[in-house]
Amino acid sequence: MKKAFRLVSVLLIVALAVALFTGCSSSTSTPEKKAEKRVIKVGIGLNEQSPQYKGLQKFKEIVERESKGRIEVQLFANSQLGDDTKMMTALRAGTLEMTCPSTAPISGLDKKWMVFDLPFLFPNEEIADKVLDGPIGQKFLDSLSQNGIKGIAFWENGYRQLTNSVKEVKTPDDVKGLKIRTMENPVHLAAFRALGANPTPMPFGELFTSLQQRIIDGQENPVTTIYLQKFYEVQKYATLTNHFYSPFVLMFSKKIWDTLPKEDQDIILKAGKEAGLYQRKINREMMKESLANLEKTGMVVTKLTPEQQKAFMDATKDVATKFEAEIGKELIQEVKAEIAKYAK
Ligand code: TK8
Repeated sequence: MKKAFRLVSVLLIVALAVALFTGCSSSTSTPEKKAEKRVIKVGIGLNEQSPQYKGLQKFKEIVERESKGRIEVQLFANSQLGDDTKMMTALRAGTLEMTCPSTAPISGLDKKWMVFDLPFLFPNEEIADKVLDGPIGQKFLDSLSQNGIKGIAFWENGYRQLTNSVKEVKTPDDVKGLKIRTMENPVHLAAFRALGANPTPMPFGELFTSLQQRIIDGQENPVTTIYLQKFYEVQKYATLTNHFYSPFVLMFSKKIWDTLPKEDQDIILKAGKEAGLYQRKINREMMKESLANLEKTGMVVTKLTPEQQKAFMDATKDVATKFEAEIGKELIQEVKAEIAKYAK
């Protein structure tokens, strides 16, 4: 009896030791097998109704699905994490993973980006897609690495339209003397000066209040932004000038990017491009809807005749020449030739 008891105890101790040992060894190997959860924060200036935010929701969905929940994407709208320039600085410092500014403020880092902000550059969105998704666009995305940024993909802000609270604008003459907010971009400032306006750069987050307080008379943004950000509450007149086409650039902090495993980089790159195609599609659909909605608000929406449109083109045609030295004459020619190739 005593013997049997001793045998059972020995067996129990052995079993316990084995369990403890395997338990311990499996718990020490767990952290290597299960990679830690990664959080990617993305900040933008527009609100949650914007096509840009919807594109980011799609990006989040793809990344979280493809990484099987290992990567979590957190979205921050309404300049909560700062304006476009501040967010780009955070990317370069490695304190924020992602943002998606218009190309205009990127010129603060690298002047050649101003080429995309030349007035009346892209004749239509399909041509913009081809140029930006082609070798020229890729060259621009890659060159961001010199400034601590990994360029992921071109998305779309879109054709910009002019609004103001003073008068209906049909000719460049009507723009004379109007105080217009522009993005922080020398080409945009020069184009509005060429139209005789009094342009002043300002971060997007301060725009609504400045219009409301009549610190400025007008601003310019795509129709969807004018509608969704409720600019019609503080602006009486809109003119469909299509003066600039604003691409968006989805970008990542290079400092953080370089620490990511290749597998995660691939997931993010692929998701960024795929979500971009979706974002462009809904951006174009929402633009039509927003235009109809804007007219219902009682805002005076002026469509230009081809002759009136041409007057705006003529008034700003020397802007490109003025920036030849800063952008590079050859680069302007290269982009224009590529556009002409697709315009045929
Ligand atoms: C939002 C901006 C905005 C842009 C502007 O972050 O500043 O007017 O058109 O949409 O990127």
